[in-house]
Formats: sequence, C-alpha cells, structure tokens
Amino acid sequence: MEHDIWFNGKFVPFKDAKIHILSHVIHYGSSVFEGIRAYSTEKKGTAIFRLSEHMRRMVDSATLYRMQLPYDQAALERAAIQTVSRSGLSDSYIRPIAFRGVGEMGVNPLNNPVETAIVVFEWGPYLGPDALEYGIDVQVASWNRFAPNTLPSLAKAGGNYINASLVKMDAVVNGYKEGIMLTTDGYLAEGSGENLFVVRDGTIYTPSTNLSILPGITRSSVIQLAEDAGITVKEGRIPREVLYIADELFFTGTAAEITPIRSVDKYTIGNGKRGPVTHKLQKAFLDIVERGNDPYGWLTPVSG
Ligand code: PPE
Repeated sequence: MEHDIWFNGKFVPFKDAKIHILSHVIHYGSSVFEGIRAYSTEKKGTAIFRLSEHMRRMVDSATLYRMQLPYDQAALERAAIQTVSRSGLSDSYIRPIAFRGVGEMGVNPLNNPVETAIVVFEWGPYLGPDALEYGIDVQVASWNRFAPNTLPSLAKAGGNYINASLVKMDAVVNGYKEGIMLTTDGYLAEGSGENLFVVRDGTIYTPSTNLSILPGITRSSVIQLAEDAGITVKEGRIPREVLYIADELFFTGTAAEITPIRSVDKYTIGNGKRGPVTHKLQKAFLDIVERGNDPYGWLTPVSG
C-alpha cells in the first residue's frame, strides 16, 4: 500500500516523492535516518514506540554530520504522528530521513540543501516469518564493524549501511539470515541492522556502546526490561568465542524486535530453540506494544 509521504513539510502522494539524480545523498550516502515502529495496542490504540528517543537520535545524527535540519525534534515528532495517522495503518514502520539534495557536486556537502521526509509503510518480521518464535541461523561476518575513528557509530547515517550491506549480502549468499560484525580488534559488535545480546548462566551480556555499535533504542529498552525482571545485564567487551558457548543469543532492533538466534557458524546455541530468557523478554516487550501497558511512558498514541 502506498501512503502519502511527508516531504519537506507537506504531504505528497507516494509516487510524487522524488529527488534529482544529482542529489548529494545518491553519490556520497549523505543522509541520516531513523526506523520507528507504530503498533496497534489494545489499551492505547495505534501508538508509536519511543518516538522522542528516535527523533532525538536523528537530531544527534544530523548534528554529527554538520547537517542543519530545517525541523526541530518536536516538529519531526508531530510530522511522524500525522504521517501515521494519515496512512490509516495500525501497525507500521516509520522511516524519517534527512539528506543532502542538489547543490554543488563533490564531496563537500555544506552547500547542498537538506531535505527531510517521513515515510510510513507496513513491514512484517524483519528476519523472516518464523524468526521470532524459532530463531535464525547466523554467521560471524568477515567484514568488521567500522572502527571508532572511521565513522561516528552513534550516528544512524545512510553511508554506514554500505558496510552493513556487505555483511548482510555475505550472510544471505552463504545461506544465513544475518551476520554478526566484530570490532576491528575482534570483539563482538552487532548485526548489520541489530544489536546483539548473549545469555549465559542467567546473566545477560551485551557489547558496550564504546565498541562502535549503534546505541539501539530497542537495546536500551531490553536492558531496562531485563533489569526490572531481576536479570543482571553486563555491558562490555565480549570475546567472539562466547557466542559458541552461550546458552542463548538474540538480536534487538526496531525492525527485528527481539529475534532469537539458534545457531552461529553452525554451532547450535542452547537447544537450538528460543531460550527462556529471550522468551521472557519478548513477552515483556509484547505486553507494552501489543497490550499497551506502558509503565515507562514509551508509547505515543497517534490519536488524542
Ligand atoms: N544496529 C544497527 C546497525 C541498526 O541498523 C539498528 C537498527 C540497530 C542496531 C538497532 O537499533 P534500534 O532500532 O534503535 O533498536 N536498524 C534499523 C534499520 C534496519 C534496516 O534494514 O533498514 C531498524 O531496525 O529499524
């Protein structure tokens, strides 16, 4: 279904949201974007999950790239609500994006206008229809996550995903659903579009944000849900081989939600099924986004 797109402050029909071939973003990847989900909740109707945290990260990403956004965080939040509302969708994926348009050619983007859009569409389970229940098979990627002095990993920037695409393509071509990237010195980092969690002896471990990962909003939500369920969460440097002896592994992300990993490099994880800690966290997450219980104030209702 093709829904109206909020484009530079106005709604335009889906087919009319076009850009010029000389837009800087096409040549140099100069965009910053977000991925946000809206859920149809029982108690609050259609509601957007952690809207302000996502828009804050978008503003931060723009700041890092010296990109002056024509809209502040509050205006972006209002526009996202309107775009969802206008689509009539109850469950949707929201993609706000700001990019450098047509101006001068060449690497310097400072003289190119910043264009902003918000698109809403339906997006089912990111890693396949059975992924959330049965888990996925993944490999360790041979491409590393970029080093901290190469690109700012706190920014969710278009150009970052040229690296992620290499990881994802290799995984798919090799018959896996996803790849896990290591840091340049060999520690666990994250998936091409997800953060990574390890469970061993009832404790949860996840790479810390100083390891070139995107500081995921689902990641921080899951850390909070785990801690509030009495599970210890440790953030730090995790050696690669911990993957192969983990009791459970899972990915988190807006698109991926909480996806169990059932094997890595053909090592079976746990009993090769979704583990109990993963399942418990999925249920806690669904209680918020499906039931609409909202003890943390993470839901923004779309109407009213
Ligand atoms: N790491 C990366 C590299 C990443 O792209 C994402 C989101 C995450 C971690 C998780 O972040 P968060 O969504 O805030 O929990 N990836 C987005 C885009 C995926 C895509 O293919 O496009 C997403 O999940 O929306």
